[in-house]
Amino acid sequence: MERQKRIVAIHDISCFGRCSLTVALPIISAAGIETSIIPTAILSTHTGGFTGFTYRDLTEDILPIVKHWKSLNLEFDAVYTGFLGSFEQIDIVCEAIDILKTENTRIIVDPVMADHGQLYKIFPANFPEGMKKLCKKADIIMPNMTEAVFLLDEPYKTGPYEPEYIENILKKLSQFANQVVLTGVYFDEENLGAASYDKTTDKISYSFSKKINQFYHGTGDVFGSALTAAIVNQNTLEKAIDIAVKFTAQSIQRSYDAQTDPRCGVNFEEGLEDLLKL
Ligand code: PXL
Repeated sequence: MERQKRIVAIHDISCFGRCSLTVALPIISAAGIETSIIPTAILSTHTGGFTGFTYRDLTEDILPIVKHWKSLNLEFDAVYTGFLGSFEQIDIVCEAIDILKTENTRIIVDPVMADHGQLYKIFPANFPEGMKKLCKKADIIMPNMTEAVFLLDEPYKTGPYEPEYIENILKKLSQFANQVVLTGVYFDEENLGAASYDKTTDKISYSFSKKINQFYHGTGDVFGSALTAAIVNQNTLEKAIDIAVKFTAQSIQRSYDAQTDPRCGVNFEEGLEDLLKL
């Protein structure tokens, strides 16, 4: 029997609001993968839409955790990074990757920093410069449309997009990593999804589902966690974006049907049982 896969997820813990590690742990675990974590910060809620949240930066804990693991000879099939707690953490996470990486470790970077054309308010203006460095360490990056233009130093455009624009962005992003996944892609008001580009095969693919006109927090982490799980479970990049788009869209649909507060994230829990059937 094949050895069970093991991932380390490096994100914050937002104690309420279904994003980052509270999403990555259950989703990757439900896909049958052992999930270790390195928390980058602990917040009472995510920063999107709540005021007065607590924030404990864990920058100083990251390298001691990694060095302890190294002394135990722990090996990982993937390192999956997301929201980082400080600018200084970017270099520290780059170092953590250098320490943890073996020839069998996929480095999957979600350059969490921006949405809707804006850098998250808690990050300094030079944050995208640091993220470029982390993305260069990755085998796979998965920016949304805003993060993509920050990585490329281009102005933000709102959709619907032209296929040529998306394909151009995908190819430019492949300067950072061989496999690129772009989220928040839409060519019309009916469908929304993700695009992927594999530089080694020069292949572009798309996956779409019905567009719901309501923004929910944490959907990038739901998507990223399902994508990471699908990649580590040896799906092709095209199949992995398909699984992640379906899983995310179904989670959004449940929350939309229930009319829950968009700040509470999406109901991905009721999709976990069927995740491996997508
Ligand atoms: O979902 C990305 C994310 C993760 N962690 C924190 C956030 C956000 C997005 O706003 O605020 C703390």
